[in-house]
Amino acid sequence: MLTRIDHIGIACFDLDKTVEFYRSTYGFEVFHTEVNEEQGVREAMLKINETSDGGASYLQLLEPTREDSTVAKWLAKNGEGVHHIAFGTADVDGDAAAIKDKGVRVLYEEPRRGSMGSRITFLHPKDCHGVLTELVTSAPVEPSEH
Ligand code: V0V
Ligand code: CO
Repeated sequence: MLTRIDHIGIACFDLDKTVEFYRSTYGFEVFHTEVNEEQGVREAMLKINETSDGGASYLQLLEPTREDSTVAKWLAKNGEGVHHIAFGTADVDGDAAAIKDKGVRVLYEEPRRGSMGSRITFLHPKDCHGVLTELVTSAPVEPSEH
């Protein structure tokens, strides 16, 4: 069952400048940063609020680390902006299988590693009314810098 908005993914050209915008404009602080080489992103998670399922909702600011990454390709076409939305669940495997059975393309055979040790998969935006949609099961980990 999907129980929260886990994060909204925002693609940017310059992560440090974008982090500074969110800090100085809204007062949101960085909770966690990491590089995900597989996904080709450097990211900052800004925690916005805790949620009733014991999780939390974040903004995920994403800067591409290489030209052939999905985020670099998207930025070249669209410029900066909202790239994806992620729903949180305790069971990404079960929910992805159930959604696949409804005819929505699930992009990964098995969930992959996401932010802060989470397990993630994606649904094709063309099957979701134009919204790239991620499903995420968080790991119970402390924030850290890599
Ligand atoms: C592409 N399209 C999108 C889109 N990206 N529509 C809405 N939102 C997006 N973000 C549309 C695009 O405009 C095209 O429509 C069509 O889909 C095909 O796009 P494309 O440019 O040819 O690109 P593809 O097909 O090579 O790749 C699109 C997909 C790719 C969605 C398959 O981006 C992907 O695999 N995404 C999942 C991984 C990802 O995004 N990782 C970065 C975040 P028209 O023009 O034909 O109508 S990593 C992350 O979130 C982490 C680590 C985390 O949360 O922990
Ligand atoms: Co994400």
